[in-house]
Amino acid sequence: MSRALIVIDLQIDFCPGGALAVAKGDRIVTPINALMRDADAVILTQDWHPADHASFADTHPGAAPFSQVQMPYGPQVLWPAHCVIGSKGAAFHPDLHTDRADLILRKGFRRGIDSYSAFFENDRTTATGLAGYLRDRGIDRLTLAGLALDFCVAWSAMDAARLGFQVQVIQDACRAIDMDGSLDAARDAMRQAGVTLA
Ligand code: VGL
Ligand code: ZN
Repeated sequence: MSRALIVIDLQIDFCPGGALAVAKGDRIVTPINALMRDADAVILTQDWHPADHASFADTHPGAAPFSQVQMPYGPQVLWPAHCVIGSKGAAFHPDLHTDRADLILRKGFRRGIDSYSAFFENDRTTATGLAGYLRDRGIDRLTLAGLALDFCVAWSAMDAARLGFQVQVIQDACRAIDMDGSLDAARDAMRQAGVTLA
């Protein structure tokens, strides 16, 4: 059995200067390129939203970015518009070794549902297909890194552990948004789920 490196959302909009910038998000590109050498498979995820996506504050008249609303599937943070399909901000960081990727998985492309996790959309039931891909390839161990540690990395790691994969998150190769204690909460939840925080 083998190990995959899953790089979460290392895109221009999540790096300094981007639409939903994560502090020092660009600092993890070099360590992630190095992690690719030890992996049997490399998978990149790409946040990929239509311009009128339901997770964008602009889509909800009067709503402020970083506020919360109730969606049919539960609470949802409203974000500044980011990673719009085909935009420059949706592209990967230019120094990321994208040529090493076996698979690029796009997520969040349905207008009405956000998708933090690489495995399930935020309704927690719509599958992305990644679990089947990994199982078909005989991959049982996952290394996760990328942006943002307290949202898409954490949700992906917890889903992966729940699905039976052995999961480690390389914290030095992640950066967090860290709003309202979200980083501490995500770390606790990941540990509870059996994720190794390296
Ligand atoms: C992310 C918020 C909205 C992430 C994506 O990659 O963590 N966060 N979309
Ligand atoms: Zn997004």
